[in-house]
Amino acid sequence: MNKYLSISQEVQQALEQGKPVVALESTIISHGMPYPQNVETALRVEQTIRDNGAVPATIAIIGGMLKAGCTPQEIEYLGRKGQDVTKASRRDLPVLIARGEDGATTVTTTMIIAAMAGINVFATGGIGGVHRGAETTMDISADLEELAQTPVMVICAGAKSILDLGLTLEYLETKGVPVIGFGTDELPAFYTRHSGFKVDYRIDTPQELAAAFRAQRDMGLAGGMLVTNPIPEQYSMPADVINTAIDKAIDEANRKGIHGKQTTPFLLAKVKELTGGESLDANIQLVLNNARLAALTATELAR
Ligand code: PSU
Ligand code: MN
Repeated sequence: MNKYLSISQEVQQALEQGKPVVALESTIISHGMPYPQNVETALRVEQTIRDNGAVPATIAIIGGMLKAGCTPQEIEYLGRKGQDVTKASRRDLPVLIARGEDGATTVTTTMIIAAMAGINVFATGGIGGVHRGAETTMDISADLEELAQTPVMVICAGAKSILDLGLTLEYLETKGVPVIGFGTDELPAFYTRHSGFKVDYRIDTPQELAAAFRAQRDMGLAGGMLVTNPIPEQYSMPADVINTAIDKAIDEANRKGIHGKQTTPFLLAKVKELTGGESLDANIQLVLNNARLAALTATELAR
């Protein structure tokens, strides 16, 4: 075990006893939602995981330690600091750790730390992917490479159309990452249930998700699995409202020359601003929905 990993007592005990554990990311707390809704949501997500029989492990970097299992105080700290916390992807780990700094973990780093701790299911909202215009900017999220190499099942609500969803699927295909639709043949697009793109496989039960993940492990295949779980119908947003906001946000990002790791947080904040509270509500509901499915799937895997 590496000396930088710090697993909370509760998570450690659950892992030793073979109980289900679900990892959660912290960039969604610091960069994904405003304070105090970010902290409220993070705590509600943890409660939802408990209500469905699993132990939550919110993952973050605090004082140079890779944390698997944050306390409510640590969640409050990250939520309050917001964008002042370093958004930490794979390339950020060496220097942050050497300096003893804090970092909010993206899908990439949450997968890395979950795998180090022995956690195999991770629930979040949306993942990063191939950005629109990536043919020239080469802006492709490290999340896709991580899915290709780290053995964690990531349960999300698809990807936002701030990304090029078609190219994101192509990239995942090249990298050998299975893309599963939970109860759907179609890739969900985060705020909406429909994208027009097909997933590789439709799976309807946590049992079958667990079986597919187990088969991947048993064969010794590298990499994880992407489960896309559509936002519940009653919380989904009208496609035209959300797409208009996304187009405007991308326009503004281009005009302002936003690039690199700022792109995703900028677009997310802009979309939120343009759609008011409605998109925040939808965001919260879809994360809770993913937490539920992750807890049920982790429970199946722990059998
Ligand atoms: N997409 C969302 N919400 C998010 C993110 C992406 O809809 O909160 C965050 C996740 O932490 C994801 C990261 O891993 O942004 C991807 O950033 P980038 O595109 O810079 O790789
Ligand atoms: Mn990027």
